[in-house]
This record gives sequence, structure tokens and C-alpha cells, in this order.
Amino acid sequence: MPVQPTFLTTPIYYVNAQPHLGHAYTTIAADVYARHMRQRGEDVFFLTGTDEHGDKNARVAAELGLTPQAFVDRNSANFLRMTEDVRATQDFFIRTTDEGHMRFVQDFLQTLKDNGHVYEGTYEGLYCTGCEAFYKEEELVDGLCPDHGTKPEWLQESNWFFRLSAFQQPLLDHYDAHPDFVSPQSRFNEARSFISGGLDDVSLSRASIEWGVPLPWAPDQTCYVWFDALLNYASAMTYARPGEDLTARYWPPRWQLLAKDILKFHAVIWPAMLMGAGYALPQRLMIHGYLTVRDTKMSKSIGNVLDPFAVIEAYGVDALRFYLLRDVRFGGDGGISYEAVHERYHSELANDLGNLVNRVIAMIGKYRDGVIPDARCETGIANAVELAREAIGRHVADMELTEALEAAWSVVRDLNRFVDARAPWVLAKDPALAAELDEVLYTLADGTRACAILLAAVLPDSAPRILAALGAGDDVAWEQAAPNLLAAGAQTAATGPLFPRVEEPLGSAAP
Ligand code: ME8
Repeated sequence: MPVQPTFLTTPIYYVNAQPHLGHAYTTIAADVYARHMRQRGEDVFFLTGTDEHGDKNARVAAELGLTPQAFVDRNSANFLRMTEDVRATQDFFIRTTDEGHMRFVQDFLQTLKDNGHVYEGTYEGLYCTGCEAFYKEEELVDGLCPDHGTKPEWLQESNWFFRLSAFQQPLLDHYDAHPDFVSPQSRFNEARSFISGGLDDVSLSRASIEWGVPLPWAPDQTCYVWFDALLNYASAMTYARPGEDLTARYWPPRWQLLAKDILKFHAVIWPAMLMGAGYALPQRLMIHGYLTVRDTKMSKSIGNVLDPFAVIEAYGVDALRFYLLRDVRFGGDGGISYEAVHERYHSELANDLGNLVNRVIAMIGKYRDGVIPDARCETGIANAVELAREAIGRHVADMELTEALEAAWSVVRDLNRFVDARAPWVLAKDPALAAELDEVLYTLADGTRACAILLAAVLPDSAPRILAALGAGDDVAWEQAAPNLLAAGAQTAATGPLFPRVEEPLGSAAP
């Protein structure tokens, strides 16, 4: 099979505040996809980073008495640390203050202008600094920003505009020709009906904001922060690897991940910008839902955030990754809480998986001196592994990450049922049943090994520990997610508790 290039992206996060679980969520989801595709031998480029221009940062920096650059340096480092803490394996961490990015933005804007898609006009309207977005009167709720509950400011200035209106028909044509352009279907419909309702031109520059990329033909204006930010996905290709342009290898993105708050920017303006400059459009956009705390979107500006670092500290990074994909169906909205983290951790990771591993190692130690017996995997478990592998491959390709995790977990549950049904402790009492005991122990060890491979993208810390405990080496290649690949004669090794008990849930961070 030829190696597939797979370019995938998360949004680049605003650095005006600290990273929270919402950011960790998208980054973890993308990382699970990236790790899975690498397991399959694909050529993956996974991009994430920070969005650093715009008035919002300049204002917060000023309040703190810092230069904008010093402020964004400090906060971007926190986001980079978040990606490390959640074990994200991005191939590049982009910052929109990178020189390579800024150069690309200027070139791209010039191309749009040369292609006749940019004109000068006057902008008059309402602007929410929280969203860095313009609003129409009818979009406000009681005169306030629907997302931030703050009063937008009235702006009037001379701007340069992008002729978005001209792309209405090309966008509709693209949507109609690519019914899987936006997932889930409800978001596709939402974006398409927004486009069919008519598109206004959008301002692509700001006169009054200095902290941004100057327009090449009018350096007294800076690029509107959303144009600047969206272009990160393309700019990264040009400078992530010094001296190499990756565009031909990876463009267009296979998947772009984001939440529904920024749907219009990604599903309407972004493809129009790309069309205007002659770029191929991303293949698919995955619009996931909101993590909510007590029914309210978790957000920095609202202040009801769960702390991903506290969860990692208390339960380990695998628990966080597992919880986020397991408890909230990826794509929909879902309530999260420290209590639910605590509950999932103990009932599933510690009990279902951790105990399974410990029991298997203990029984092989007790009955076979820690040596994997020479036997074949029982057919029911072998089939379960094969089915799960096929289902996970299909689900991950379609970004159905919760369904993929459930498919892996069904094998964990099958193994637990198998151990109870076949009761090795009973078989061990009768030497005449030694061959049957061998089969049962081999099935448990081999099935648990296969589960570790199936779960490796979600549990990057524990999966290698499980493999090591079973004497199964460290290869997590997808071909290994098949039955009967554990070598007879391999030696098991003691492992400490994979998911040690945590006494109390973390205190609720909600107000
Ligand atoms: O919008 N639930 O940055 P941002 C789920 N810089 N996901 C959440 C979330 C929540 N409660 N809160 C945040 C921006 N996210 C722009 C993006 S891209 C060219 C520019 C995640 O810091 C989710 O991915 O506000 C959401 O789309 C993103 O963080 C918004 O991050």
C-alpha cells in the first residue's frame, strides 16, 4: 500500500489567557488521529499552535505592562507546554508571530489582491474584541455579543475588503460536490444554509490596530486577525522544515478539527480565501461540540474551566485522553466534571483494563512461571480482535473517535468476561486440563496485548507499559493488532499498578 500523506490541523489558540480543557480536547483528538495514522504507516503532518495577533492580546499585554511580543511569547509557551503535557505529537507548533508565517500572509494577501478579490471601502459596524469578529445588529442578544455577553464596539474606518460575496456560488458548488466536506452533517447543513442565505464582503484589514501583519500595499493597515490566523494552515507548509516546502507533499489538509464556535470562519471564509488564491480546499472539516460545565460552554472568558493539568497530575495523562473521548461523543456537546473523570477512571481504566492486566500477569506468573505458553488464541477472542481492528480503522478515518474507542473497549470487556467464564484458577487445579489452561492464558495475554495496540493512540503512556509487562516488545504498528502474534516463551514482567486508586475527585472548578 502506498504511504498516504495525512495533513491534519487543530485551530491555533488565542494566547490572551491560559490553555484549558477545551483546547486540550481538540489537541488530544487530533493527536489520537495522528498516532493512529502513524501506527498504520501513513506519512502524517500534524499542526497546532497559537494565534498571537489582534487587539485582544495587545490590550491584555498593555494591562500587564508588557510589550505584546513579550506577552505572547510567555503565553504561547504555556500552550506549547499543554501540548507536551497531553502527549500531543505535533510535527510543528506554529506561532502567527513567526517571521515565516508573516511573510506568507503578505504574499497570500497580495495574490488575492492581484486576482481581483480585494477592494478598498469603509467599514462601519459593531465589533466584539472577544471574538475578534464583526456582528450585525440582529445577531446580538439584547444588544450583547451572543458568545461573550459583552457590548460590541461601534467601529468606523477605511478598510480593505475581501469580495466574499463573489464566492457564494463556487462555495455552494463545492458543498454540493463534496457532501462530506463538513462533519457532522448538521454542521454541513448549517454552513451550507448560511452560504445560500447570501454572503457579505468581509473586511480583511484594520486601520487602528498595530499588532498584526501589515498589508503589503498599505502598511498603515494590518491584516484582520482571522485572515492572518486561518492562513497558518498553509503558511506552516512553507517554513516548518527549513529549506523545504511541504505544500506539494501534504496539501490539502485531510482533516481540520475545530469546535462549532469558529465554524463560519473555517467553512465559509477560509475555503473562499483558498479559492481566491488558487489553492485546493481541505478535504474534510470536523466540527466537534462544546465541553460544557453545568450546561454552560466552558470558556476562558466565562471563567468556568476545568484544569487539564490538575487532571493529569491526579490521574495521569492517559486518564485525561481516555475520559475526553469516552465520556463525550466526539462531535456532540457534552457535560464534563471532575466527578465524571473520577468515576470513569476507576470503573473503566482501573477496573476493566488495569485489573485485567494485573490478573493476566499474576496468573501467568503463578501457573506458568511468567512464561507465555505455547497455544493459540481462542476463536471468539481472536474474532473480536479482528472485528475491533476493522471497526477502529473505519471509525478513526471518519473521525468517529468515540465509536473507535468503544470498539477497542468491547474487546477489553470480552476479555474480562472470558476470564470469568473460563476460570483459569479452576483449570489450574486439574493437571489433565493443562492444555486448556495454556489456551486460556495465551488468549488472555495475546488478547490483552492486541488491546494495548488498539488503544495505543489513546493511551500512549499505558499501552507500552502493558506490552512490556506481557513481554511483547514495543512495536505498536497496526499489523500487530491481530491475534496470535504474542511469541510463546516470552517472559512477562511485573508492572506497578497501571491506574492507581485516587481517593477523592478534584474539587469542582465551576463557579
Ligand atoms: O477561536 N469545548 O481560538 P480559541 C470544546 N484563535 N472545544 C473548545 C472549548 C470548549 N468548551 N473551548 C475551546 C480561536 N475549544 C482562534 C482560532 S484558527 C485559525 C483560530 C477549542 O483559543 C475548540 O477547538 O478561542 C475551539 O474551536 C477552539 O478551542 C477555540 O480556541
